Amino acid sequence: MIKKILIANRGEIALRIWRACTELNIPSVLVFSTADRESLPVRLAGEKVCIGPPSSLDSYLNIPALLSALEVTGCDAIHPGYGFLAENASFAEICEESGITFIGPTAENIRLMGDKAEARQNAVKAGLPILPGAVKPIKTREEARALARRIGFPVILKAAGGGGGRGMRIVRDQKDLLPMLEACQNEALAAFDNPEVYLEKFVERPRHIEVQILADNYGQVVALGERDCSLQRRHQKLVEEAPSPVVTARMRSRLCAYARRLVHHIGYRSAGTIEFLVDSRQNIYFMEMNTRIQVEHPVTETVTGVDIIKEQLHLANGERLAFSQRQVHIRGAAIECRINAEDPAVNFRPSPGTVNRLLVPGGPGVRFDSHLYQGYRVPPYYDSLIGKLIVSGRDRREALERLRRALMELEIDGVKTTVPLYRKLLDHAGFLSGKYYVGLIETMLEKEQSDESAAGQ
Ligand code: MV4
Repeated sequence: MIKKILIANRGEIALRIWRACTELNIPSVLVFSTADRESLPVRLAGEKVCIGPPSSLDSYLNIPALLSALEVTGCDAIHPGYGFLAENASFAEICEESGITFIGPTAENIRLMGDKAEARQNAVKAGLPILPGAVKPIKTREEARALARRIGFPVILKAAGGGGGRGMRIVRDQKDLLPMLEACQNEALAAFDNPEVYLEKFVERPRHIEVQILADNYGQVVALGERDCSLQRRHQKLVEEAPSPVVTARMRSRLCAYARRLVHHIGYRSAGTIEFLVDSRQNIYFMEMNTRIQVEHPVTETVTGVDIIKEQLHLANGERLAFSQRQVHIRGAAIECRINAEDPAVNFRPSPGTVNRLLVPGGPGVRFDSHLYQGYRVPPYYDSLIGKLIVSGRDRREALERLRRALMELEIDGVKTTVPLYRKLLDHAGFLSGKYYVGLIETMLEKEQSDESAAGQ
Protein backbone atom coordinates (compact mmCIF):
# COMPACT_ATOMS: atom_id res chain seq x y z
CA MET A 1 0.00 0.00 0.00
CA ILE A 2 1.25 3.43 -0.95
CA LYS A 3 1.43 5.63 2.13
CA LYS A 4 2.93 8.87 0.88
CA ILE A 5 3.82 10.13 -2.58
CA LEU A 6 6.72 12.33 -3.62
CA ILE A 7 5.68 14.50 -6.56
CA ALA A 8 8.90 14.80 -8.58
CA ASN A 9 7.88 17.42 -11.10
CA ARG A 10 6.83 21.04 -11.47
CA GLY A 11 4.27 23.29 -13.12
CA GLU A 12 0.86 22.16 -14.26
CA ILE A 13 1.55 18.42 -13.99
CA ALA A 14 2.79 18.73 -10.39
CA LEU A 15 -0.47 20.51 -9.63
CA ARG A 16 -2.48 17.84 -11.48
CA ILE A 17 -0.81 15.04 -9.48
CA TRP A 18 -1.27 16.95 -6.20
CA ARG A 19 -4.97 17.27 -7.00
CA ALA A 20 -5.34 13.50 -7.58
CA CYS A 21 -3.44 12.63 -4.38
CA THR A 22 -5.52 15.09 -2.40
CA GLU A 23 -8.83 13.76 -3.72
CA LEU A 24 -7.74 10.22 -2.85
CA ASN A 25 -6.59 11.36 0.61
CA ILE A 26 -3.07 10.13 -0.06
CA PRO A 27 -0.48 12.33 1.68
CA SER A 28 1.95 13.89 -0.77
CA VAL A 29 5.14 15.90 -0.75
CA LEU A 30 6.14 18.25 -3.52
CA VAL A 31 9.74 18.83 -4.50
CA PHE A 32 10.78 22.17 -5.98
CA SER A 33 13.83 24.05 -7.20
CA THR A 34 14.65 27.50 -5.86
CA ALA A 35 13.25 28.94 -9.12
CA ASP A 36 9.83 27.42 -8.37
CA ARG A 37 9.53 28.51 -4.74
CA GLU A 38 6.61 30.84 -5.58
CA SER A 39 4.75 28.48 -7.93
CA LEU A 40 1.09 27.53 -7.33
CA PRO A 41 1.63 23.83 -6.57
CA VAL A 42 4.33 24.78 -4.03
CA ARG A 43 1.89 27.22 -2.42
CA LEU A 44 -0.86 24.59 -2.25
CA ALA A 45 1.25 21.65 -1.11
CA GLY A 46 1.08 20.98 2.62
CA GLU A 47 4.52 19.41 2.62
CA LYS A 48 7.34 20.40 0.27
CA VAL A 49 11.10 20.06 -0.05
CA CYS A 50 13.57 22.21 -1.92
CA ILE A 51 15.82 19.89 -3.92
CA GLY A 52 18.25 22.31 -5.50
CA PRO A 53 19.02 25.33 -7.65
CA PRO A 54 17.13 26.29 -10.85
CA SER A 55 19.09 24.11 -13.27
CA SER A 56 17.09 20.90 -13.94
CA LEU A 57 20.25 18.83 -13.76
CA ASP A 58 20.76 19.99 -10.18
CA SER A 59 17.11 19.71 -9.13
CA TYR A 60 14.38 17.80 -10.99
CA LEU A 61 16.93 15.45 -12.58
CA ASN A 62 19.09 15.17 -9.47
CA ILE A 63 18.60 11.54 -8.40
CA PRO A 64 20.55 11.72 -5.10
CA ALA A 65 18.54 14.81 -4.09
CA LEU A 66 15.26 13.03 -4.90
CA LEU A 67 16.31 9.93 -2.95
CA SER A 68 17.17 12.12 0.05
CA ALA A 69 13.80 13.87 -0.28
CA LEU A 70 12.06 10.47 -0.27
CA GLU A 71 14.03 9.45 2.79
CA VAL A 72 13.58 12.57 4.91
CA THR A 73 9.85 12.86 4.19
CA GLY A 74 9.09 9.16 4.62
CA CYS A 75 7.58 8.78 1.15
CA ASP A 76 7.25 5.25 -0.21
CA ALA A 77 6.26 6.20 -3.77
CA ILE A 78 7.26 8.72 -6.41
CA HIS A 79 5.32 10.20 -9.31
CA PRO A 80 7.66 11.46 -12.05
CA GLY A 81 4.99 13.22 -14.17
CA TYR A 82 6.24 13.73 -17.75
CA GLY A 83 9.68 14.84 -18.93
CA PHE A 84 12.57 14.84 -16.42
CA LEU A 85 12.91 11.27 -15.03
CA ALA A 86 9.61 9.88 -16.32
CA GLU A 87 11.22 7.64 -18.94
CA ASN A 88 14.53 7.01 -17.24
CA ALA A 89 14.75 3.22 -16.84
CA SER A 90 17.78 3.45 -14.52
CA PHE A 91 15.91 5.71 -12.16
CA ALA A 92 12.86 3.41 -12.16
CA GLU A 93 15.26 0.55 -11.39
CA ILE A 94 16.86 2.43 -8.49
CA CYS A 95 13.37 2.97 -7.07
CA GLU A 96 12.47 -0.71 -7.51
CA GLU A 97 15.69 -1.75 -5.75
CA SER A 98 15.11 0.66 -2.86
CA GLY A 99 11.55 -0.48 -2.25
CA ILE A 100 10.11 2.78 -3.57
CA THR A 101 7.02 2.49 -5.79
CA PHE A 102 7.75 4.22 -9.09
CA ILE A 103 4.32 5.41 -10.27
CA GLY A 104 4.65 4.25 -13.82
CA PRO A 105 5.70 1.11 -15.69
CA THR A 106 8.54 -1.24 -14.72
CA ALA A 107 12.14 -0.33 -15.53
CA GLU A 108 12.07 -3.20 -18.02
CA ASN A 109 8.98 -1.80 -19.76
CA ILE A 110 10.67 1.60 -20.07
CA ARG A 111 13.93 0.13 -21.38
CA LEU A 112 12.18 -2.04 -23.94
CA MET A 113 10.00 0.71 -25.40
CA GLY A 114 12.79 3.32 -25.11
CA ASP A 115 14.64 1.45 -27.83
CA LYS A 116 12.48 2.37 -30.81
CA ALA A 117 13.90 -0.41 -33.01
CA GLU A 118 13.17 -3.00 -30.34
CA ALA A 119 9.70 -1.55 -29.82
CA ARG A 120 9.11 -1.99 -33.55
CA GLN A 121 10.26 -5.63 -33.40
CA ASN A 122 7.89 -6.30 -30.50
CA ALA A 123 5.05 -4.64 -32.37
CA VAL A 124 5.65 -7.01 -35.29
CA LYS A 125 5.67 -10.00 -32.95
CA ALA A 126 2.40 -8.82 -31.42
CA GLY A 127 0.86 -8.61 -34.88
CA LEU A 128 0.69 -4.83 -35.29
CA PRO A 129 1.10 -3.32 -38.76
CA ILE A 130 4.31 -1.40 -39.35
CA LEU A 131 5.58 0.51 -42.36
CA PRO A 132 7.66 -1.33 -44.94
CA GLY A 133 11.28 -1.37 -43.80
CA ALA A 134 13.71 -3.44 -41.79
CA VAL A 135 12.61 -4.88 -38.49
CA LYS A 136 16.20 -4.75 -37.25
CA PRO A 137 18.59 -1.77 -37.22
CA ILE A 138 20.70 -1.23 -40.36
CA LYS A 139 23.99 -3.14 -40.19
CA THR A 140 25.70 -2.29 -43.48
CA ARG A 141 25.60 0.28 -46.27
CA GLU A 142 24.72 -2.47 -48.76
CA GLU A 143 21.74 -3.47 -46.64
CA ALA A 144 20.54 0.15 -46.49
CA ARG A 145 20.88 0.55 -50.25
CA ALA A 146 19.06 -2.67 -51.09
CA LEU A 147 16.29 -1.99 -48.61
CA ALA A 148 15.68 1.58 -49.79
CA ARG A 149 15.61 0.42 -53.40
CA ARG A 150 13.11 -2.29 -52.51
CA ILE A 151 10.67 -0.07 -50.60
CA GLY A 152 11.21 3.01 -52.77
CA PHE A 153 11.99 6.64 -51.90
CA PRO A 154 11.24 8.66 -49.88
CA VAL A 155 12.42 6.72 -46.84
CA ILE A 156 13.06 7.87 -43.30
CA LEU A 157 16.02 7.02 -41.07
CA LYS A 158 15.26 6.91 -37.37
CA ALA A 159 17.63 6.56 -34.42
CA ALA A 160 16.73 3.59 -32.19
CA GLY A 161 17.55 5.76 -29.16
CA GLY A 162 15.54 8.73 -30.45
CA GLY A 163 11.79 9.13 -30.52
CA GLY A 164 9.35 12.00 -30.55
CA GLY A 165 10.91 13.27 -33.77
CA ARG A 166 14.49 13.38 -32.49
CA GLY A 167 17.21 11.77 -34.59
CA MET A 168 15.21 11.45 -37.80
CA ARG A 169 16.28 12.06 -41.41
CA ILE A 170 14.03 12.01 -44.47
CA VAL A 171 15.82 10.71 -47.57
CA ARG A 172 14.19 11.62 -50.86
CA ASP A 173 16.94 10.65 -53.25
CA GLN A 174 19.18 7.61 -53.65
CA LYS A 175 22.31 9.79 -53.75
CA ASP A 176 21.60 11.17 -50.26
CA LEU A 177 21.05 7.80 -48.61
CA LEU A 178 24.57 6.79 -47.55
CA PRO A 179 25.75 10.27 -46.48
CA MET A 180 22.55 10.72 -44.47
CA LEU A 181 22.85 7.25 -42.94
CA GLU A 182 26.33 8.06 -41.71
CA ALA A 183 25.28 11.47 -40.40
CA CYS A 184 22.27 9.93 -38.66
CA GLN A 185 24.39 7.20 -37.04
CA ASN A 186 27.01 9.70 -35.84
CA GLU A 187 24.38 12.02 -34.47
CA ALA A 188 22.55 9.14 -32.79
CA LEU A 189 25.75 7.99 -31.09
CA ALA A 190 26.47 11.49 -29.82
CA ALA A 191 22.90 12.26 -28.73
CA PHE A 192 21.62 8.91 -27.45
CA ASP A 193 24.83 6.94 -26.89
CA ASN A 194 23.44 4.40 -29.39
CA PRO A 195 24.42 4.49 -33.08
CA GLU A 196 21.62 2.15 -34.21
CA VAL A 197 19.43 3.48 -36.96
CA TYR A 198 16.49 1.82 -38.71
CA LEU A 199 14.86 2.62 -41.98
CA GLU A 200 11.25 2.68 -43.13
CA LYS A 201 9.03 4.09 -45.87
CA PHE A 202 8.33 7.82 -45.37
CA VAL A 203 4.66 8.78 -45.37
CA GLU A 204 3.81 12.25 -46.72
CA ARG A 205 1.32 14.35 -44.76
CA PRO A 206 0.43 11.70 -42.17
CA ARG A 207 -1.71 12.09 -39.09
CA HIS A 208 -0.37 11.31 -35.65
CA ILE A 209 -2.97 9.29 -33.77
CA GLU A 210 -2.31 7.73 -30.39
CA VAL A 211 -4.20 5.39 -28.08
CA GLN A 212 -4.26 5.82 -24.31
CA ILE A 213 -4.11 2.57 -22.38
CA LEU A 214 -4.26 1.53 -18.73
CA ALA A 215 -2.90 -1.84 -17.64
CA ASP A 216 -2.92 -3.50 -14.23
CA ASN A 217 -0.47 -6.02 -12.75
CA TYR A 218 -2.85 -8.90 -13.51
CA GLY A 219 -2.94 -8.77 -17.29
CA GLN A 220 -6.03 -6.58 -17.66
CA VAL A 221 -5.68 -3.83 -20.25
CA VAL A 222 -8.18 -1.19 -21.31
CA ALA A 223 -7.83 1.23 -24.21
CA LEU A 224 -9.41 4.65 -23.66
CA GLY A 225 -9.73 5.52 -27.34
CA GLU A 226 -7.55 7.72 -29.47
CA ARG A 227 -6.25 11.27 -29.52
CA ASP A 228 -5.41 13.07 -32.71
CA CYS A 229 -2.14 14.96 -32.14
CA SER A 230 -1.43 15.97 -35.73
CA LEU A 231 -1.33 19.70 -35.00
CA GLN A 232 2.27 20.26 -34.06
CA ARG A 233 5.21 22.50 -34.78
CA ARG A 234 8.75 21.11 -34.87
CA HIS A 235 7.54 17.93 -33.16
CA GLN A 236 5.98 19.91 -30.33
CA LYS A 237 2.29 19.15 -30.12
CA LEU A 238 0.13 22.26 -29.91
CA VAL A 239 -3.46 21.01 -30.23
CA GLU A 240 -4.80 17.55 -29.42
CA GLU A 241 -8.33 16.28 -29.76
CA ALA A 242 -10.50 13.24 -29.12
CA PRO A 243 -12.07 11.55 -30.88
CA SER A 244 -10.02 12.02 -34.06
CA PRO A 245 -12.14 13.60 -36.80
CA VAL A 246 -10.97 10.89 -39.24
CA VAL A 247 -11.30 7.79 -37.08
CA THR A 248 -14.42 5.74 -37.69
CA ALA A 249 -15.87 3.35 -35.08
CA ARG A 250 -14.38 0.46 -37.01
CA MET A 251 -10.95 2.08 -37.14
CA ARG A 252 -11.18 2.85 -33.42
CA SER A 253 -11.78 -0.81 -32.55
CA ARG A 254 -8.77 -1.74 -34.64
CA LEU A 255 -6.53 0.94 -33.09
CA CYS A 256 -7.61 -0.07 -29.59
CA ALA A 257 -7.20 -3.79 -30.31
CA TYR A 258 -3.66 -3.17 -31.64
CA ALA A 259 -2.74 -1.09 -28.59
CA ARG A 260 -4.08 -3.70 -26.17
CA ARG A 261 -2.31 -6.49 -28.03
CA LEU A 262 1.08 -4.78 -27.79
CA VAL A 263 0.59 -3.95 -24.11
CA HIS A 264 -0.31 -7.59 -23.40
CA HIS A 265 2.61 -8.86 -25.42
CA ILE A 266 5.23 -6.88 -23.50
CA GLY A 267 3.60 -7.31 -20.07
CA TYR A 268 3.25 -3.57 -19.66
CA ARG A 269 1.60 -2.02 -16.63
CA SER A 270 0.46 1.48 -15.65
CA ALA A 271 -0.73 4.19 -18.05
CA GLY A 272 0.85 4.40 -21.49
CA THR A 273 0.33 5.56 -25.03
CA ILE A 274 0.75 3.75 -28.33
CA GLU A 275 1.47 6.09 -31.25
CA PHE A 276 0.28 5.33 -34.74
CA LEU A 277 0.80 7.03 -38.02
CA VAL A 278 -2.22 7.14 -40.30
CA ASP A 279 -1.75 7.82 -44.01
CA SER A 280 -4.14 9.60 -46.38
CA ARG A 281 -5.78 6.28 -47.24
CA GLN A 282 -6.50 5.55 -43.57
CA ASN A 283 -3.84 2.85 -43.27
CA ILE A 284 -2.60 2.46 -39.68
CA TYR A 285 1.03 1.87 -38.76
CA PHE A 286 2.61 1.46 -35.32
CA MET A 287 5.23 4.15 -34.57
CA GLU A 288 6.35 4.03 -30.95
CA MET A 289 5.15 3.78 -27.37
CA ASN A 290 5.34 6.42 -24.64
CA THR A 291 5.73 4.89 -21.20
CA ARG A 292 4.56 7.89 -19.18
CA ILE A 293 1.57 10.06 -18.49
CA GLN A 294 1.32 12.58 -21.32
CA VAL A 295 0.62 16.29 -21.42
CA GLU A 296 -2.56 15.68 -23.43
CA HIS A 297 -4.14 13.11 -21.07
CA PRO A 298 -7.03 15.48 -20.11
CA VAL A 299 -8.50 15.17 -23.61
CA THR A 300 -9.07 11.47 -22.97
CA GLU A 301 -10.26 12.10 -19.41
CA THR A 302 -12.87 14.47 -20.79
CA VAL A 303 -14.37 12.08 -23.35
CA THR A 304 -14.19 8.94 -21.17
CA GLY A 305 -14.84 10.33 -17.67
CA VAL A 306 -11.79 8.41 -16.39
CA ASP A 307 -9.38 10.24 -14.09
CA ILE A 308 -6.17 8.86 -15.57
CA ILE A 309 -3.87 10.13 -12.80
CA LYS A 310 -6.04 8.56 -10.11
CA GLU A 311 -6.07 5.31 -12.09
CA GLN A 312 -2.29 5.47 -12.30
CA LEU A 313 -2.13 5.72 -8.51
CA HIS A 314 -4.54 2.79 -8.07
CA LEU A 315 -2.54 0.67 -10.52
CA ALA A 316 0.77 1.51 -8.83
CA ASN A 317 -0.85 0.47 -5.58
CA GLY A 318 -1.34 -3.00 -7.04
CA GLU A 319 -5.09 -2.67 -7.44
CA ARG A 320 -7.01 -4.30 -10.26
CA LEU A 321 -8.53 -2.16 -12.99
CA ALA A 322 -11.98 -1.28 -11.70
CA PHE A 323 -13.65 -1.34 -15.13
CA SER A 324 -13.49 -3.40 -18.28
CA GLN A 325 -13.08 -2.46 -21.94
CA ARG A 326 -16.85 -2.84 -22.41
CA GLN A 327 -17.41 -0.14 -19.82
CA VAL A 328 -15.33 2.39 -21.75
CA HIS A 329 -17.45 4.79 -23.79
CA ILE A 330 -16.34 7.79 -25.77
CA ARG A 331 -18.80 10.62 -25.23
CA GLY A 332 -18.77 13.94 -27.06
CA ALA A 333 -15.58 15.67 -28.17
CA ALA A 334 -12.69 17.44 -26.47
CA ILE A 335 -9.93 19.72 -27.75
CA GLU A 336 -6.82 20.85 -25.90
CA CYS A 337 -4.66 23.86 -26.74
CA ARG A 338 -1.24 23.99 -25.13
CA ILE A 339 -0.46 27.44 -23.87
CA ASN A 340 3.25 28.09 -24.04
CA ALA A 341 5.09 31.21 -22.86
CA GLU A 342 6.52 31.73 -26.33
CA ASP A 343 6.21 34.49 -28.89
CA PRO A 344 4.76 33.11 -32.13
CA ALA A 345 5.77 36.38 -33.86
CA VAL A 346 9.47 35.74 -33.14
CA ASN A 347 9.84 32.12 -34.15
CA PHE A 348 8.27 30.92 -30.90
CA ARG A 349 11.05 32.41 -28.81
CA PRO A 350 10.56 31.62 -25.09
CA SER A 351 8.95 34.52 -23.27
CA PRO A 352 9.50 34.22 -19.52
CA GLY A 353 8.39 37.06 -17.22
CA THR A 354 5.68 38.17 -14.84
CA VAL A 355 2.02 37.41 -15.49
CA ASN A 356 0.57 40.87 -14.78
CA ARG A 357 -2.96 39.98 -15.62
CA LEU A 358 -4.75 36.67 -15.86
CA LEU A 359 -8.38 36.09 -16.74
CA VAL A 360 -9.25 32.40 -16.81
CA PRO A 361 -12.13 31.18 -18.97
CA GLY A 362 -14.92 29.12 -17.43
CA GLY A 363 -18.46 28.02 -18.05
CA PRO A 364 -19.77 24.79 -19.54
CA GLY A 365 -17.23 22.46 -21.12
CA VAL A 366 -14.14 24.45 -20.14
CA ARG A 367 -11.19 23.14 -18.13
CA PHE A 368 -8.05 25.18 -17.55
CA ASP A 369 -5.13 23.19 -16.14
CA SER A 370 -2.46 25.65 -15.18
CA HIS A 371 -0.10 26.61 -12.39
CA LEU A 372 -0.44 30.31 -13.28
CA TYR A 373 -1.84 33.02 -11.06
CA GLN A 374 -1.77 36.79 -11.36
CA GLY A 375 1.67 38.03 -10.34
CA TYR A 376 3.38 34.67 -10.99
CA ARG A 377 6.84 34.89 -12.55
CA VAL A 378 7.38 32.35 -15.32
CA PRO A 379 10.98 31.22 -14.80
CA PRO A 380 13.29 30.99 -17.84
CA TYR A 381 14.85 27.62 -16.95
CA TYR A 382 12.24 25.09 -17.97
CA ASP A 383 9.81 23.97 -20.66
CA SER A 384 7.57 26.85 -21.73
CA LEU A 385 4.21 25.12 -21.11
CA ILE A 386 2.22 27.37 -18.76
CA GLY A 387 -1.24 25.94 -19.14
CA LYS A 388 -3.67 23.80 -21.09
CA LEU A 389 -7.08 24.89 -22.19
CA ILE A 390 -9.35 21.88 -22.63
CA VAL A 391 -12.82 22.38 -24.04
CA SER A 392 -15.53 19.84 -24.64
CA GLY A 393 -18.97 19.56 -26.15
CA ARG A 394 -21.58 17.07 -27.27
CA ASP A 395 -19.78 16.99 -30.60
CA ARG A 396 -16.76 18.55 -32.28
CA ARG A 397 -18.76 21.52 -33.52
CA GLU A 398 -19.83 22.46 -30.01
CA ALA A 399 -16.29 21.94 -28.70
CA LEU A 400 -14.99 24.28 -31.42
CA GLU A 401 -17.57 26.94 -30.52
CA ARG A 402 -16.57 26.65 -26.87
CA LEU A 403 -12.92 26.92 -27.84
CA ARG A 404 -13.65 30.12 -29.74
CA ARG A 405 -15.59 31.53 -26.79
CA ALA A 406 -13.00 30.41 -24.18
CA LEU A 407 -10.18 31.99 -26.20
CA MET A 408 -12.18 35.25 -26.20
CA GLU A 409 -12.39 35.11 -22.41
CA LEU A 410 -8.76 34.14 -21.79
CA GLU A 411 -6.34 36.98 -21.09
CA ILE A 412 -2.71 36.50 -20.19
CA ASP A 413 -0.63 39.68 -20.04
CA GLY A 414 3.04 40.09 -19.24
CA VAL A 415 4.34 37.10 -21.19
CA LYS A 416 3.79 36.35 -24.86
CA THR A 417 1.84 33.16 -25.45
CA THR A 418 0.67 30.81 -28.19
CA VAL A 419 -2.95 31.93 -27.64
CA PRO A 420 -3.05 34.19 -30.75
CA LEU A 421 -2.03 31.19 -32.86
CA TYR A 422 -5.09 29.26 -31.71
CA ARG A 423 -7.38 32.19 -32.52
CA LYS A 424 -5.95 32.11 -36.07
CA LEU A 425 -6.27 28.35 -36.26
CA LEU A 426 -10.02 28.73 -35.62
CA ASP A 427 -10.22 30.58 -38.94
CA HIS A 428 -8.38 27.84 -40.81
CA ALA A 429 -10.62 25.70 -43.00
CA GLY A 430 -8.36 22.66 -42.61
CA PHE A 431 -8.63 22.73 -38.82
CA LEU A 432 -12.37 23.46 -38.81
CA SER A 433 -13.12 20.63 -41.23
CA GLY A 434 -10.89 18.21 -39.35
CA LYS A 435 -8.94 17.51 -42.55
CA TYR A 436 -5.50 18.32 -41.25
CA TYR A 437 -2.12 16.56 -41.07
CA VAL A 438 1.15 16.88 -39.17
CA GLY A 439 2.49 19.81 -41.21
CA LEU A 440 -0.62 22.04 -41.20
CA ILE A 441 0.55 24.56 -38.60
CA GLU A 442 3.98 24.93 -40.18
CA THR A 443 2.39 25.43 -43.62
CA MET A 444 -0.02 27.99 -42.16
CA LEU A 445 2.84 29.92 -40.52
CA GLU A 446 4.94 29.85 -43.70
CA LYS A 447 2.02 31.19 -45.74
CA GLU A 448 1.49 33.96 -43.20
CA GLN A 449 5.17 34.91 -43.50
CA SER A 450 5.12 35.01 -47.29
CA ASP A 451 1.83 37.00 -47.30
CA GLU A 452 3.41 39.51 -44.94
CA SER A 453 6.54 39.91 -47.02
CA ALA A 454 4.43 40.24 -50.20
CA ALA A 455 2.36 42.99 -48.52
CA GLY A 456 5.58 44.79 -47.60
CA GLN A 457 6.87 44.83 -51.22
C1 MV4 B 1 7.26 9.30 -39.65
C2 MV4 B 1 6.69 10.21 -40.54
C3 MV4 B 1 6.49 9.81 -41.83
N1 MV4 B 1 6.85 8.57 -42.22
N2 MV4 B 1 7.61 8.08 -40.08
C4 MV4 B 1 7.65 12.18 -35.88
C5 MV4 B 1 7.58 11.84 -34.44
C6 MV4 B 1 7.77 10.38 -34.35
N3 MV4 B 1 6.92 9.81 -33.35
C7 MV4 B 1 7.43 9.87 -35.68
N4 MV4 B 1 7.38 10.98 -36.57
C8 MV4 B 1 7.15 10.80 -37.89
N5 MV4 B 1 7.48 9.59 -38.37
C9 MV4 B 1 7.39 7.74 -41.34
N6 MV4 B 1 7.74 6.53 -41.74
C10 MV4 B 1 6.34 11.46 -40.07
C11 MV4 B 1 6.59 11.78 -38.75
C12 MV4 B 1 6.24 13.10 -38.34
C13 MV4 B 1 6.86 14.22 -38.92
C14 MV4 B 1 7.87 14.13 -39.85
C15 MV4 B 1 8.44 15.26 -40.42
C16 MV4 B 1 8.02 16.51 -40.01
C17 MV4 B 1 7.04 16.65 -39.08
C18 MV4 B 1 6.45 15.51 -38.51
C19 MV4 B 1 5.46 15.67 -37.57
C20 MV4 B 1 4.89 14.56 -37.02
C21 MV4 B 1 5.28 13.28 -37.43
